[in-house]
Amino acid sequence: MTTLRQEYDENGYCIARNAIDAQLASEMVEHVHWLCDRHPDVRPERLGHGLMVNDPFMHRLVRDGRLVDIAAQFLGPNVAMFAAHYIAKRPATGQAVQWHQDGSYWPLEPMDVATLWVAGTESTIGTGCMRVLPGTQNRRLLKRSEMVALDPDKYVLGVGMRSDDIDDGDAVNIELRAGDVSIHNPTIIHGSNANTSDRWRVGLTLRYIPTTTKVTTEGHANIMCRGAIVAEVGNSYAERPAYVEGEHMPFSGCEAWVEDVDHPSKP
Ligand SMILES: O=C(O)CCC(=O)C(=O)O
Repeated sequence: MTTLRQEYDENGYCIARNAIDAQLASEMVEHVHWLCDRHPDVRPERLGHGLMVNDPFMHRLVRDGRLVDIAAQFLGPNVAMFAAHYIAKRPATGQAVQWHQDGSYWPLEPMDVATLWVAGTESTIGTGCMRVLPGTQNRRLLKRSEMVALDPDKYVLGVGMRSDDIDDGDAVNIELRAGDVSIHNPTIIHGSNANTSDRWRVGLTLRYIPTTTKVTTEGHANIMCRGAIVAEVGNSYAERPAYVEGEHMPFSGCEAWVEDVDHPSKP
């Protein structure tokens, strides 16, 4: 039987079905709506790391043993998460993600990182699922200066690859059910179409790194997930936030959250 790791090495991506349970997936969707209510000026495709790095539900989610077990298959036993970002597409008006390679945007040395894309809802061709170009994980990473600026009213990212440089004839649509996770490599070319359906599409991108990868942005707060911090690397880590009723979104297990500090990878 082929392992996730073998598929990832060969194709630049792979899929873990039913990685998390339906309740956790629906809490993710609730979290998106909770964040949208608190940040009405932010589009749901752009609910980024800064909004969540001190959020107890996000800490609970990214340290979930099932997700960290998957990340560890690609990164080894010492795992942190450097960027979380909900790309949640509203019905009818959800934006497209232009073709790009993630590593072009990231302040990481070395570029040792794996993305877990966690489906909170179904993600299908109709709702604008992620699409990848298998094999492109072996190409060179483009610099930002080699990309073009994009219309923020249409696209989630500010810059992306030139459409003329892309042959999408072999693109693979990554269709997922709620609770499935796809994993992709930082160099693979990928993107997604707009959501023109009458349903939400909620995805959460979690960028996991081994603790040997340095995040070169001064003071950037990562979330430690499992194993040991490598002090010489000099990365910063967010403190585990206490759950405060009325301030944070309630979630299953939130009352026991503070006491759970010694078991960070327990699902
Ligand atoms: O969620 C999407 O549609 C695209 C995801 C993506 O571009 C990424 O994970 O880097």
